[in-house]
Amino acid sequence: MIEETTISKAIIESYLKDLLSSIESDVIIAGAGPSGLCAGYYLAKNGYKTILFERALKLGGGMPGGGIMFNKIVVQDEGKVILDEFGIRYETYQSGYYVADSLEATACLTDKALKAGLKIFNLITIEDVIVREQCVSGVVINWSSVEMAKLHIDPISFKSKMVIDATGHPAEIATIVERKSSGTLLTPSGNIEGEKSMWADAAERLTLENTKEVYANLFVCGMAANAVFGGPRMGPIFGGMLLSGKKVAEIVMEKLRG
Ligand code: 48F
Repeated sequence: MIEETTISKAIIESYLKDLLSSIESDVIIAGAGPSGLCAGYYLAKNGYKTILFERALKLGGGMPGGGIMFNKIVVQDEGKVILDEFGIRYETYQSGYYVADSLEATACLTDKALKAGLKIFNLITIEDVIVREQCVSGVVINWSSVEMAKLHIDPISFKSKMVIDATGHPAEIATIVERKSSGTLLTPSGNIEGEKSMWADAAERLTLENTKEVYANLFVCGMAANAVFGGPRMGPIFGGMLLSGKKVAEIVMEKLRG
């Protein structure tokens, strides 16, 4: 016999237990695209309590869509190392290009990150940050459905030692800080420099260079890093995204170790 109310109680109790135990953490990541999932994997694997909030129902951000909905992604030699780490299969294309199934890539990133201990909450939007003494010290969240319906409902807050903006092209978390505290970002202008037009070669390199702290205890990775520091876009080549996720995890861990 199946008791519907037992199913309801199991879901509610288990979810609330997870939510409550996530109220304070080492690192909060905004966005479950390739860079955010990769960052979460390396942080969790190294024992840091890491929570990821994703606005959408599904994970992967721009990865599952591949290039123009052809569900394939391309990486080069450096990115191939990350594909191997996650067990993502690929074929060699010409010399130095590797093609993988974008759905397999998304599934493998998600699977390994979750099993490493990353806690992911989907359907939740980060709408603000907590700032104490000019340092980011957490985030403010609400249900994505509340945001979409434009309902006037107050959010709740989660604290963490560090926050990573992995929200892709809009760089939403850095943009919030800029809006509320203009001129204080660690960029040349003090504000968001803005993403530049397509240049895959430069973008792959600059994504890594731009992966860094943008405000005390707030770090950017993936396309958010290029948007904030003025790098170009690169289309469906994903090595830079994955390597940027790994790099941001490394610099955040270094700062956490003091
Ligand atoms: O855009 P996205 O995939 O970011 P990424 O890791 O990778 C970029 C590539 O997909 C591609 C590219 C490179 O080849 O140009 O675009 O930099 O994933 C960003 C995720 O963040 C979520 C959003 O739904 C997406 O899944 N997101 C954005 N804003 C918020 C958010 C927010 N405020 N709160 C929670 N999630």
